[in-house]
Amino acid sequence: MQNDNVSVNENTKAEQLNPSRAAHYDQKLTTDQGLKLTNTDDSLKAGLRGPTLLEDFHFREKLTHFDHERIPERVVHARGFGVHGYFQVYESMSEYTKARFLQDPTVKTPVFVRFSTVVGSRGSADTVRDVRGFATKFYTEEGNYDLVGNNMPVFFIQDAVKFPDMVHSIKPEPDNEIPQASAAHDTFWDFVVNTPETAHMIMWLLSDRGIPRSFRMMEGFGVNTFRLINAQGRARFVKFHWKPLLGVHSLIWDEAQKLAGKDPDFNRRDLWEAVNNGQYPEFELGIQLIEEQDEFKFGFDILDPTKLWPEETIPVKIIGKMTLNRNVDNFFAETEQAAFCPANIVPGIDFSNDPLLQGRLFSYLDTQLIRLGGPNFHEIPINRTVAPVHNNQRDGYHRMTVDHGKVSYFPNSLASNCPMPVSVEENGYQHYAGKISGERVRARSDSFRDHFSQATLFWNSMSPIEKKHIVEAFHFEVGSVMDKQIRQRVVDMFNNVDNTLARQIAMGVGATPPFTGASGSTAVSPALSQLNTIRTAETRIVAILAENGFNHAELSFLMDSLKGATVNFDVVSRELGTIKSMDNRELAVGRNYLTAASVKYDAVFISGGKNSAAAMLNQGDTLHFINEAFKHGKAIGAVNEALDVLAACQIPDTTLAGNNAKVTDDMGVVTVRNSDLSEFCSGFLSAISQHRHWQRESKKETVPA
Ligand code: HDE
Repeated sequence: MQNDNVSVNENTKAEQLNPSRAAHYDQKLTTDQGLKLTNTDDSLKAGLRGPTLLEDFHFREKLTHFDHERIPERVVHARGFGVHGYFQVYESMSEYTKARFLQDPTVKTPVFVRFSTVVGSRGSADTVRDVRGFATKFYTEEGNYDLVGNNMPVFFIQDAVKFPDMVHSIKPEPDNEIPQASAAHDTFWDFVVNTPETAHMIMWLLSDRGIPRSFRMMEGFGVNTFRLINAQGRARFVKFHWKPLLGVHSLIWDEAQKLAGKDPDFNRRDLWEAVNNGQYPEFELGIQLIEEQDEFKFGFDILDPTKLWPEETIPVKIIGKMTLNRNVDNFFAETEQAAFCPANIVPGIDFSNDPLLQGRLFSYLDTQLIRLGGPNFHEIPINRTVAPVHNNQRDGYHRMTVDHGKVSYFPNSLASNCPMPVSVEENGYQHYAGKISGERVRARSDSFRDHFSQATLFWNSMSPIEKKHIVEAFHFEVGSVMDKQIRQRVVDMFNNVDNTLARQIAMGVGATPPFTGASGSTAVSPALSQLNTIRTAETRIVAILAENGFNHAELSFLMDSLKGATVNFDVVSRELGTIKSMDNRELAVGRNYLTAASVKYDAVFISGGKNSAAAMLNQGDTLHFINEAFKHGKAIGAVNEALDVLAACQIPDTTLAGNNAKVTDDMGVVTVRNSDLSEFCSGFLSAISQHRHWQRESKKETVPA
C-alpha cells in the first residue's frame, strides 16, 4: 500500500467541493451573526441568583441550534462511514463507454465513498450480521456519477414495490422496537418463508459475507444491471464490481457479537485509522459485460436482481482502481449529509429494465427531500458537482445559490434562450433508445420464477468451513424465531436449495428434517468462496502481550519485522504506562486488559523473558486473551519462556516445539525456542496473512457434508 500524492488538480477539486470549510482554531467566539462574545458559560440573569432573562439572545441561539442538531436518519443504511479518495482507469474504455472518467488513465477523479450497515439505526453496532452498503460518488467533469452498491451481488426481492414490506419485516418489530440491527426475529423470517425469491440473498446474508472483518476487506457490487454505451451508440449490459486489494475477509460470529459490545465502532475505527496511518484502502473496479444480442443466452434472466452473473461464465474485466486517502473533516457535514442516487449518471452509462433498479431511480431523490429538508440538497458541499450547474430551478428551503437576473424560464428571448440544451455532439445526455413493447401488466415475467438454482450454486461453492458457518448462522437466526411453524417452513423452503442444508438447519432449530429434497445441480462457482481470495498480512493488527522483565532484544526484532511488513501492533500489559525489560529498557504500553480485547486484533504475540512469562502465567486476563484468540482461529506467536504461557492455555501439544530450536507452524501457532528469530518472524507473518486458521474449528467439530 503506498502513499500516493494527490495531484494539485485533485486538491483544487477537493477545495471546490468544500468551499465553506471552517477551521475554528485561533479564532474568537461569536454568535451566528458574527457578534464577538465575552462569556458562554453563564446565562444572562436578573441578579447573580436571579432568573434568566428572555433577552439573552446568545442563550436562545445556542440552545435553539442544539435542539435542532439531528436530522432524520436514513430509513435504511442509517449507520455509515464516509471517506474521500480518487479513481483512475487503467486504460481507455472507449470501446465500451464514452463516460469521460473512464477514458484517460492520467485523470484522477475524486470520489466519496460511504460504507454502511442496512438495518440498524445510526447508533447501532458496526459488526452486526447484515448487508453492507458500498456507495461511491464520482465527482466527474460531466457531473456526479453514483454507483450505489452493496457487498453482496444479489438482493432479497425482484421488484422495488416490495421494498417497504421487506424492510418493515427486518426492522425492529413495531410493538416493542426489538431487536436492534438484527434479522433474527419472527417478522423477518415470516417474510422470508412467504417470499421464496429471498432464498439466494439469505444464503449470502447468513454466510461470512454478513460479518466483514473490515470495510477495506469487502467486495462491492452494483447489483442491478446497467448499460454501457460507446461513442458509436453501441450498448452492452454491464454489472459493476469492486475488488479489495486486501482480499475478502470476515469475522466469525462469536467475535462479531463480542465486538458489538467491546467496540461498536470497530469497522469505522478500522477505516479511519488505516487512512490516518497512510495505509490507504484500494479497490479495483471490474465490469462484466453481456452483448445486447446475448440477453437471452443464459439460464437466468439478466435483469433479475436475485441472480448473479457467474464470473467463470462472464469474466470480470478489471478496469481501474480507487484509492481512499482522506478522512472527512466533519462527520455530519460530509458523511451524514451525503446523498447518493442511482439515477445520477453520466453520458456512456444508462439503466436497464431491471424492476428493482427502476424503483430505485425514484426512491433515492424522494428520500433526500425529507431527510435533507427540501430540494436544494445538491448544494450541500459534499453533494455538489464539480461540473457547472445552470438551470431554471429556483428557491426552496435552504437555497444557497444567489441566482442573478430576471429570467428563470425556458424558452426565453430576454436571456438569449439561456441556459439552453445542447446536442449529443456537445455531450448532452442521450437516453439509450432501447425497444419497449408489451401490454400494461402488474405481473412478473416467467423468466423470474426460478428462485433456488443460484442459492444452490452458492451453497455448492462454499468450502466445508463456510458451510459450517452458514448452518450455524441459520441456527442462531431461525433459532431466535419464536413461531415454530415459521421455523419449520424455513427448513422446508431451504430444502429446495439443498437437502443436506435443510437437514442441518432442522437439527438446530427443533424442526422436522426432510428426508428427500433438492440435490439437483452440482455446479460451482469458485469465485464465490472467500477461501479463494487474496491473503496478506499488510495492515493487520497484532496484540503484543508483555510484562515487566520481557526480552527487549527479541521484542524489538519482532517489532521491526512487523513494521517492515506494514503490520500494526499494540503493546498490551496489565497496567498502562511503561514496562521494563530484563535489561532495564522501557517500553510504552498501549492498552491494558480493560481497554484491549482479543477480538480487536488479528493476531497475538506472547513475549519471552522469564519474569514477563511468569507474570502472565498468573494473569487470568492474559490466558483468556490467548485462548479466545485461539478459538477465533487467529495467528499466535510465542518465543522461548512464552511457550510456558501457551502450555498453560492448553493449546494443543502438537503445536509446541518443545525444547528444540525449530519454528513450528501448525494451525497458525508459531513458536520457537533457543533459536534465531528471523525464521520465526517470517513464519508468524505468513500465519497472520492466512487471516484465520479454520482447521482449528474443523478439527474439533463436525462439518456438514
Ligand atoms: Fe437502497 N436505498 N434501495 N439499495 N441503498 C437507500 O436512500 C431503495 C437497494 C443502497 O450511503 C435509501 O439515501 C429501494 C439495492 C445503499 O447514503 C432509499 C430499493 C442496493 C444505500 C433506498 C433499494 C441498495 C441505500 C435510504 C429497491 C445495492 C445507502 C437512504 C428494493 C445495489 C447510501 C437513502 C448511503 C439507501 C431505496 C435496494 C444500496 C430509501 C427502493 C439493491 C448503499 O432511497
